Amino acid sequence: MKILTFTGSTPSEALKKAKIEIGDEGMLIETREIHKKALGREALYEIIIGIEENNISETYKKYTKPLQEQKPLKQKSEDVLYDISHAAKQISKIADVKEPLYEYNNKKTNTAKPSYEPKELKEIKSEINKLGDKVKLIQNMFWEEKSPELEISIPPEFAEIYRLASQSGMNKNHLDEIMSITLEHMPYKMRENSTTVKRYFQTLLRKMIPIRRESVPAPGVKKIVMLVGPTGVGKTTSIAKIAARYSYLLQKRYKVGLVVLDTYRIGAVEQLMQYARMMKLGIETVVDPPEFASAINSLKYCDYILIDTMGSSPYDREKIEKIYECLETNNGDYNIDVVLVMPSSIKYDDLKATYDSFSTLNIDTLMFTKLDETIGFGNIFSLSYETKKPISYFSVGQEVPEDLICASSSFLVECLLNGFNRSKV
Ligand SMILES: Nc1nc2c(ncn2[C@@H]2O[C@H](COP(=O)(O)OP(=O)(O)OP(=O)(O)O)[C@@H](O)[C@H]2O)c(=O)[nH]1
Ligand SMILES: [Mg+2]
Repeated sequence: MKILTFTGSTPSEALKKAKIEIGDEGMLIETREIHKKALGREALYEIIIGIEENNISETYKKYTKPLQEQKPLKQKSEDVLYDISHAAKQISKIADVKEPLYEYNNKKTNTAKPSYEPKELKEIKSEINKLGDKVKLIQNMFWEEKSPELEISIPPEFAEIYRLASQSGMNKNHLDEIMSITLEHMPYKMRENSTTVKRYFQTLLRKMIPIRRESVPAPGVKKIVMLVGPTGVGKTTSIAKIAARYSYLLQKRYKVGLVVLDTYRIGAVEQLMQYARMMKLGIETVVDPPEFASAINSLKYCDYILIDTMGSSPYDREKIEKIYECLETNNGDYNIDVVLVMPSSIKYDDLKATYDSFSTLNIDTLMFTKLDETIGFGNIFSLSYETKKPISYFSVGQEVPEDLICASSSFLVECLLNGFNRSKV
């Protein structure tokens, strides 16, 4: 059985909403008065309805696309729920989430010694938190007058999170969709303070971001990764960082070879050559597509082959076509992972246009660079959510090799809600 909650200024209004959504099939489990009518404030009632899964109406089902209809990810990924209402429901079940708000740096948190605070200090901290919440509530009382014109109205407790998310550059449709599903599923118990609302949101967003976890090659299996993308986004720098990671920084040292496929820009080959010399890596250059297969072949002894490509404007069909011709010469002999590299500093619509142009290359994963140069991260969130393409890496600065991060949804959500903070990397 599925448990749903609906609210309204009277129980019958809440019931009406339930009928519109799920028809007559549901069973009323409980009616609760959340708060009484007061000066300038409507009364609020919540009803809880139980419904058999197979009785859910088509209207309601529109939010719950079966997972089997969604394109599967090719490799092991984090536990991603593209279906927001499903994710929202799951999170509602764990209303008493005990995990900390930010878990990206698990390693550090886990090794830290437990702190034993005096009781008085704990009480003072709890009082301060309560005060903070009251201040936020007062700020948010002004919210209703200026809340955005949506079909649903955003309650004041959500004002802060709505503001944060909309200022992050997230696609507006995604934000509205998340909001309406959240309002439908989030139990009232969780709306009590801004920390639980934020935690709920954090968990929900994390569940919505597809991530490709780093996988090292199995013995005898070669891993070939090609970076493609617009000009100057950091492809070559990222190749150098990834090469250093696999050849020197992991517990096992892998044999890494480089291929540079940049026939347009003088100096492009030299840039990667320098890194290859410093790291003592084999490197091959490709000028014409037919040379591509033999370049890969001559690096057969490597565990990893990293291919750098010429930067190309998303609107320059000719250059993208040339990369495509190279990939075609592979004839399926090797599995080439195509990573689309994009800067996080451009707005969602530009990211989407770039993705659309490069999608002819059958993109496997996304990599975002220049996270250190932006303050909004909703654009990245929206692109990966929209395209369902997992993110593999983030680049957070110019330094080779240290400014590379293997993608994690916790890290991205932390950036989205609290901004990028180098000290947390
Ligand atoms: N701030 C910042 N700068 C970066 C980052 N990644 C790369 N850069 C810088 O961006 C500039 C371009 O980097 P490249 O690696 O040459 O970019 P590219 O995509 O190979 O460029 P083309 O080959 O010309 O298409 C360099 O100055 C890099 O140091 C990053 O994550 N943050
Ligand atoms: Mg380059």
